[in-house]
Amino acid sequence: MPKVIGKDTGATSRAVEYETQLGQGGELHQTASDTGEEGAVLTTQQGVAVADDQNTLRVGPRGPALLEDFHFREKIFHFDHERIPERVVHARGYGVHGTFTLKESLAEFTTAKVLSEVDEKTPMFVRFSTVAGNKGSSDLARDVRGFAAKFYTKEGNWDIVGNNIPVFFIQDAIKFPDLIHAAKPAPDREFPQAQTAHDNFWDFITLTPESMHMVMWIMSDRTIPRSFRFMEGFGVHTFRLINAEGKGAYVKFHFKPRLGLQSVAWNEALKINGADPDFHRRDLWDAIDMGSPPIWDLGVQLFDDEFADNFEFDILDATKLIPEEQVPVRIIGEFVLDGLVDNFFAETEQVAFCTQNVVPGVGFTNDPLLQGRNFSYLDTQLKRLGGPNFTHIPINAPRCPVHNFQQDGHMNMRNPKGRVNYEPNSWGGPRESPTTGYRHFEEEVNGRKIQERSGTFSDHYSQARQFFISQTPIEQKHIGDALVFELSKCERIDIRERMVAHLRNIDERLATVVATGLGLAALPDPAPAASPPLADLPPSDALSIVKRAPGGFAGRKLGILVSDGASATLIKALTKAVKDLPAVHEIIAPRIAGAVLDDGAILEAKQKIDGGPSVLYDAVVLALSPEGAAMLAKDKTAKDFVSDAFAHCKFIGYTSAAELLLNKAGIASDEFDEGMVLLEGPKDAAAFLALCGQLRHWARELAVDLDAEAFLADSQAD
Ligand code: HDD
Repeated sequence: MPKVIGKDTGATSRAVEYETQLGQGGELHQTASDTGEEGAVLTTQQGVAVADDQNTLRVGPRGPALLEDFHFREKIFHFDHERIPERVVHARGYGVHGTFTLKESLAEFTTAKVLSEVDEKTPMFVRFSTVAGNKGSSDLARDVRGFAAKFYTKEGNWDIVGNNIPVFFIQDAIKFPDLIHAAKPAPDREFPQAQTAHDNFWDFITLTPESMHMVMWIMSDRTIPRSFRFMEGFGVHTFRLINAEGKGAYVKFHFKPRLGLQSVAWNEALKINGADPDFHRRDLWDAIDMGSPPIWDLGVQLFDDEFADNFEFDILDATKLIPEEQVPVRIIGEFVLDGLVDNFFAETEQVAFCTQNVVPGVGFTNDPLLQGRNFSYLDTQLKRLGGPNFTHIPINAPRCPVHNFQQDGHMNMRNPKGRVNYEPNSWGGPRESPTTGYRHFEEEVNGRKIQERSGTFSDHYSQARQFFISQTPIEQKHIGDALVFELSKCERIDIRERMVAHLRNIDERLATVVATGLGLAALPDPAPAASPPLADLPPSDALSIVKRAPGGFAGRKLGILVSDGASATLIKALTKAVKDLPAVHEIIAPRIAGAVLDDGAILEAKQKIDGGPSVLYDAVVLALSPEGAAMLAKDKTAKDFVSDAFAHCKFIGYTSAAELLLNKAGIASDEFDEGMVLLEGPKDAAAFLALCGQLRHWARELAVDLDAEAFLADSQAD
C-alpha cells in the first residue's frame, strides 16, 4: 500500500514516489511540497526565513513601499505567473492514481511486459475530463468524457488517451480544429459554454455526415454520466500489438467499470450543475477518501487481417466500432483507482498525455485520426507546460531509468555529470539496444501521394442505426428528447431540417419524433448518402446502458430526508442496509444542526434541505413524522425535493406521514407506482434498498411523458 501522509484526509498518496523520481534524473533533491511540515519556518524561494508576511516594507507606517522588499516582490511575481494555459480541449478534468494488475498474459501477441507478466503491478495515473467546457465549467455538461490513462511501466510510459465513447466525430485529424471551434463558444460572443446546443455545432455536424454515429452516442445518456466511476473507457482506435517474432495483431482497448454503467436524467443534469458544479470530482474524491476505490477491468478486442478484411467497415475508421458480439472483449486485468493527488496543479493540471507514448510491443495503425493525434499531443504540451522538459515533472516522469543525450532547455530538472553529450562517442554512456529497444511494426507500404479519403470510410449511417436500435425504449426516448432539446436551441431552421434529413437515414421513427418535437412543417428528404445504409446490422446489447445496469445499489448514494420526531429505528435500519451493500447515505434536514428523532437522539445532517436537493442522490427516503411532514408540505424546497425525485424516476421510500408532502408536491396518492415504497418500519429497509438496485424506475417516465409513445409503441410491436 502506498504511504499515507499527514493531511486531513485518510486517502492514500503517491507523494513518496515523487521524491524518488526527482532524485533519479540528477542531483536535485527536493520534496514535492514543504508547506505542510509541522513547525516549518516560512521562507522565500531562496530559502531565506521570512520575519513578517503581513506588511510590506514602507517608509513609516503611512509611507510609500520600498523596492527593496524582495520578499514582497518575489511573492507577487510568483503569484502573477501561477496560471498556465488550460488545455485547448478537455480543460476541465480530475486526476487520480491507481494500480493496474495483469491477470492474463498476452505474450503470444505482444512483447510488452505490462501486458505479458501476470500479476505484475503497474502504477497508473488517470485523468477524467469533459471536452468542450473551460476549466471552470460544470461537471454535468452534456459532453463526451475523456478517460486518459498513463501506465508507468518498467519499459517506459504507455498512455491510452481515450474517451467514454468508443467512436469519434471525424475520420481525419485535419478536421479536429474545425470540430472543436464549432463545439466551443462562438468567437464573437464567447457563449454558450460547455454545451453543443447551438447553431455552430449543429451546422458543422450536419455538414459532416461522418459524425452521425458519434451524434447518436452524444445524444444518448452516455454524455450525462452519473459518476466517473460508472463509465466505460475506450482507446477508440485500432492499435497494434507486436510479438517477439515481429508479428502483429490488431487490438482495441476497453475499460469496464465493476460498478456497472449509470447515467442521470437530462433535467436532473441541468439541476446538478446548479446544485453542485463539482458533482463528479466530489463523487470520485469521496469514494476514494472513504476507502471504496473504483475498479475497472481492462479488456481487449483482438483480431487479425482476415477479420479486418471481412468486417463490414474499415478498422482504420475511428467513427466505427467492432460490436462485442462479433469480437468479444477479453478481460486481461484490472485497475484500481485508489490514490488522491496531493496537489491538483502539480499532478492533474501538469499531467501530459500523448497517444504516441507506447512501449515495445504496442504500435500504431494507419488510422488517419490517430496519426494526427500523435503529432498534436506532444506539440500542445510545449505551449501548455512551457518547454521540452515537461517529462521531468514528477507526474510525467517515467518510473524506469531514463538515459539519453537530450539536454538543457527551459526548466531542466536534471544535472547530468561528465563531458559526453553525443552518440556515438568514445567515452561511454547509454547505447541502443537492438534486443529490448522499441521496434516499429514492419509493414509494406506503397501508393500514390494523394489527399483522398478511402471509399471504405464512406458508410456514415449503418452503425448509427445499429446503435439506435440497440437501445431500450427509454434510452431511445432520451436520444429523441436530447435531439429536440439541442436543435431547439439552434436558431436556424435549415440546420434543424438538415439534421432531421440525416436522421431519416438512421431511423424513421426517430426522424419523425424529432421533426414533430421541433414542429417542422414537413419531413425533409433524406440526406444523400455516400454509401447506402445497411439495414440489417443486428442490435448489440453491449451498446445500451440500461441493459448493462449493475442490478444493485452498491456504490450509490441514498438521501434520507428527516424531520424532528422521525423514527430512529427506521433510520438505523436504512443506514445499516446501505452500509452492508456497501453504499453511502446522506441525511438532509430542515436545519443543518439535524433533527431530534423519536428516541430523543439528535441526528446530525450533512445537508440543509436547500443545499441538498434530491438530484444529488440515487434514491431518496422521506423519513418524516406527522409534524415534520406538515411543516415541510408548506416548504417550496421540500416540495421540489420530492417532485424532482419523482420526475427523475427515482425510487422513493416514504413513511405514511410523508404521503402529505408527496401530495402537496403534486403527486396524488393514486399516482403512486411500484417505484414508491411505504416504509412502515425497520423491517422494510432491506427490501427497499434491494429495489433501489434497479437504479431508476424508468417505467414512470414512459407512462407519463408526452413524447414516449412512439418508442413504446414500436418496442411493443418488435
Ligand atoms: Fe484529444 C486532449 C481524447 C482526438 C488533440 N484528447 C485529450 C484528452 C483526451 C483526449 C482524453 C485529455 C487528456 C488529459 O486528460 O490531459 N482526443 C481524444 C480522443 C480522440 C481525440 C479519444 C479521438 C479518438 N485529440 C483528438 C484529435 C486531436 C486531439 C484528432 C488533434 C489532431 N487532444 C488533443 C490535444 C489535447 C487533447 C490538443 C489537449 C490537451 C492535451 O492534448 O494534452 O492535443
